[in-house]
Amino acid sequence: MNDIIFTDKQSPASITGQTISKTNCPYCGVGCGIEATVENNKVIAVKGNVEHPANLGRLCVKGSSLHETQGLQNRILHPRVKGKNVSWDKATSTIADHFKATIAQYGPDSVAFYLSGQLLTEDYYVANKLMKGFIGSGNVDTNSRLCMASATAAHKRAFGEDVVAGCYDDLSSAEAIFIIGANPAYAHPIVYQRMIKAREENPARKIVVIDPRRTASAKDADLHLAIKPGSDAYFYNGLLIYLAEQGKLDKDYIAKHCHGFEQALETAKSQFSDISDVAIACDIELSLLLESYQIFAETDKVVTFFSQGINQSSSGVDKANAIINCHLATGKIGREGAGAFSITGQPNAMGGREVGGLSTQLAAHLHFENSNEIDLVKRFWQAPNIATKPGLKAVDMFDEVNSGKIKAIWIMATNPVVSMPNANLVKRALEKCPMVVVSECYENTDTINYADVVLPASTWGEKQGSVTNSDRTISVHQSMIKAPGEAKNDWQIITDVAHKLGFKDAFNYQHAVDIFREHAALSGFENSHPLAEKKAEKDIYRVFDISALANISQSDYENFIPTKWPINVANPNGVQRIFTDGVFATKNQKANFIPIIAQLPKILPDKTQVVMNSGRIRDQWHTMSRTGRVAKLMTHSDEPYIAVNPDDAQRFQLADKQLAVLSNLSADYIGRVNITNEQRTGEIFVPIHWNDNFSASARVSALVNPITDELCGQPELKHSPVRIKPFNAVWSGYLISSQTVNCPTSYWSKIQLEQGHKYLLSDKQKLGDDETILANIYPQIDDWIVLKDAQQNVLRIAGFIDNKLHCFFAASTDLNLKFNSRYIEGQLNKALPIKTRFALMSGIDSNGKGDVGDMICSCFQVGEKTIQEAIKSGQCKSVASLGEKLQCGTNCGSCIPELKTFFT
Ligand SMILES: Nc1nc2c(c(=O)[nH]1)N[C@H]1C(S)=C(S)[C@@H](COP(=O)(O)OP(=O)(O)OC[C@H]3O[C@@H](n4cnc5c(=O)[nH]c(N)nc54)[C@H](O)[C@@H]3O)O[C@H]1N2
Ligand SMILES: Nc1nc2c(c(=O)[nH]1)N[C@H]1C(S)=C(S)[C@@H](COP(=O)(O)OP(=O)(O)OC[C@H]3O[C@@H](n4cnc5c(=O)[nH]c(N)nc54)[C@H](O)[C@@H]3O)O[C@H]1N2
Ligand code: SF4
Ligand SMILES: [Mo]
Repeated sequence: MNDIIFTDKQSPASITGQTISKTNCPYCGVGCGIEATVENNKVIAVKGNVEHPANLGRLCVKGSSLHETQGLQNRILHPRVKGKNVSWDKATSTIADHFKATIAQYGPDSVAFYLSGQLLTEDYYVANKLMKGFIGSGNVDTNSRLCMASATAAHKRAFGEDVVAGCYDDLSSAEAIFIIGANPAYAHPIVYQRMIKAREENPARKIVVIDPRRTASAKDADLHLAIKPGSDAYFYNGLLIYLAEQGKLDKDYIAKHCHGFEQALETAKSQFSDISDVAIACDIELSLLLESYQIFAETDKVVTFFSQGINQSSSGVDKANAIINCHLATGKIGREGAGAFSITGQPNAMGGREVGGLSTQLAAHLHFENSNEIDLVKRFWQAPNIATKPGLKAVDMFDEVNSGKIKAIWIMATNPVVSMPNANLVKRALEKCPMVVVSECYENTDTINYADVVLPASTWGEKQGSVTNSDRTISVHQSMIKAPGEAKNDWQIITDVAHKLGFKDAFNYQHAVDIFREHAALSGFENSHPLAEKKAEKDIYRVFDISALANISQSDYENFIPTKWPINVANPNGVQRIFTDGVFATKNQKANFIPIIAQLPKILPDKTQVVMNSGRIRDQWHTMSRTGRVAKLMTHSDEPYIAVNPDDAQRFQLADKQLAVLSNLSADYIGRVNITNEQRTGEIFVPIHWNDNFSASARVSALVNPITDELCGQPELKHSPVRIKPFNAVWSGYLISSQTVNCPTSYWSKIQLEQGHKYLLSDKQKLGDDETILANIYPQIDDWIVLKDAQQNVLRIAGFIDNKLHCFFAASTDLNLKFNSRYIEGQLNKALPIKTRFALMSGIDSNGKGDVGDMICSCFQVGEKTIQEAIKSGQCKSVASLGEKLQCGTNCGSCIPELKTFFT
């Protein structure tokens, strides 16, 4: 039974009294350091760690509400097989027996692991080692395929290795930052604040945003280029030509440190007769294009900061290389304030790449292309059955699950039924698959419904292990509280299964640090710098080398000081900036220019369609399993929406704030129309977060075509042509409920409240007019009040249990009626005297009282109307004075970009 008990070493430092632990935020790739206060086995407060180099004490709204995500609500507490709770022994035997039998009958490629950039490095390392070294298949892929595959492949092509050529300090010292295909004001708020602060200190610094949408980041930029979706490589190829024509190349750098410049320039030129063609290809004004080119050319220190608008594309690798080409051509790389900076999305996408968790990698920045690399890993692991070829990439992997070739899949820390393109195919594939294992923390995730075996995983605050953020900084997450029920660390679960598959000796780890040491040792195994004096014939150079940590003590590991790799004999304290010596990880030590033929997205819209773009909102994290539990994080944006340009609204007869339906691939998405000039004509934007646990029909990726980049397999998630039409509701309303319910309406969307939930509802069917419409949902209630308010055209129904308000429903056929249910939300679960019962029914929810408008500041709950009033009254003339009066923007600062828009 020892596999269900925490060893002393993994038990929390303290389960009584207050302790403070230095740990990390588990959300985005910024990788902020946190100081968490723990009391009675609970994290009761978090604040930014001033010593952590990623954030120097700051946290965004997601990080600063981490402690509110805790609690047993929806936690998975026990392993399950086919819906029944079982012991860990039974669960891991079920998996091992099934995998063994499948492998024996159909070979190692009939099984697969699908992992996540949210696993810790130690979890990732053992999963990768088990599949690639011992089961003998390359079929380990990860959600990083949906996220970082393009950048990874581009780095490899240009630099010889997947190394990010930049660090956060460069964002403070750059004189110009080109933010392309990224919205850091929402997605990487703390590094964004760093850029803005640097510009405040020196207004000569420039921020250029290149994004088809006018995002929060774009609004605060010196220049915004709303380019045609997918035209980014035209933009950077055009820049390369411009730099050559204007005599702005660094010929010396090109000659000394690069290879293939002429061909890259000639290829770029082959698509344009002159620079005005570039403006046409990008669909922007020539003057704007030239203004941005001039900034790049004339500024010494330039960073290009790029993310999913570049990566999630059928030609994402080329786009990233088009960017890198321009930095190499001007020598704006490998020095302070200059570089092509691919920002990572997930907290440990980098760690995943370091262990080799993509199916196209082997381990520790070694690959399958070279048999010496395979041999190196084989010897180090003493692997009996090393994989010798790449495995399947995510989209192909689920295709083969669907075709029946893959017969057993283990999914860890990711929710592919929501996040994969053509997500309904993934659903069908998992339905058919004979063995689906899901390691998860929460019950309310869409993928878990298709699991044969569910494994309860420990999560943030409970598990210990290392992560690497976007700028190569390794930090260690601390185990501060005991995991609930029988939940276990992912690496422990994987090693238990490895033991049962017969690989006990190779997976004999007692503590996360044992795995970390092995990973560190592998990174330095037969690895020497090409210019090193002591160099063995068979050595294979990798920049990724953390071998100085191969013997780290447990206590040093637990108190690890965040450090940027490489960390080796030559650099025991890490390295701030990489490629400063112009020595790259290629065979000839020179960086490669890659000739790029710019391409548009593969599937363009027909006349009846619009282009669907998708991405993040400020306060939610991915499929909402954690952030969807926090009431205040639901206030900034509380419903799936569709941002539409006014021309398209007219063309498709869509009304503002009404529902519309998108369709593609036989799937629908229902969201609230938001008419805005922030969108270009013919293009819409939808948030990625909502799913079947939070709304009727809002899994956006079910509408995304599974088109991928041929070079890296990353899907074109930012670009899918879809149809759009009004939803044609006949009524709309809301339900406030103490319990979660299954809504029978064709549209619903769930919002977490401080107490209970709120459901926004609409339907195409007419509504009844008495309490029987709720009777099926609440069979236990027999105390109802119903009021049909003819004047306001509202039906209101309140249900009580023991005189306490249990649910409240209001609806109207007037679709423009704006309800404000704040007062009523506050009455939930309270025993109400007659007077209050009367107030509930009196229409207090529709008189606008207490309506603060759209929520801007989630930390202090300050709404748009309150801000407008304060400005109108003449009391507030700046963001700072708003903060003084209303507190907005004074905690995490995530809303500052929006506060600024009130003054522009
Ligand atoms: N709040 C929040 N933050 C997050 C996350 C989250 O879920 N919530 N997730 C994290 C993860 S895993 C990731 S990967 C990152 C993603 O971080 P980002 O990539 O910054 O975020 P996205 O919103 O996906 O997309 C960025 C922008 O790309 C633009 N875009 C779309 N198509 C094109 C195009 O063709 N060209 C250009 N130039 N731009 C285009 C979109 O309009 C969008 O504004 O965020 C991380 N941070
Ligand atoms: N249309 C569209 N689709 C997209 C994107 C887009 O921009 N547009 N972006 C893509 C990108 S960049 C990404 S990164 C993906 C993200 O998509 P997913 O990875 O599918 O999203 P998450 O909600 O982060 O899923 C992580 C799951 O792991 C669980 N979990 C959390 N901690 C642990 C742990 O310690 N152990 C275990 N076992 N489980 C844990 C969480 O509860 C959650 O259910 O979405 C991709 N899909
Ligand atoms: S920027 Fe926010 S979400 Fe990202 S690591 Fe920092 S606190 Fe967490
Ligand atoms: Mo991501």
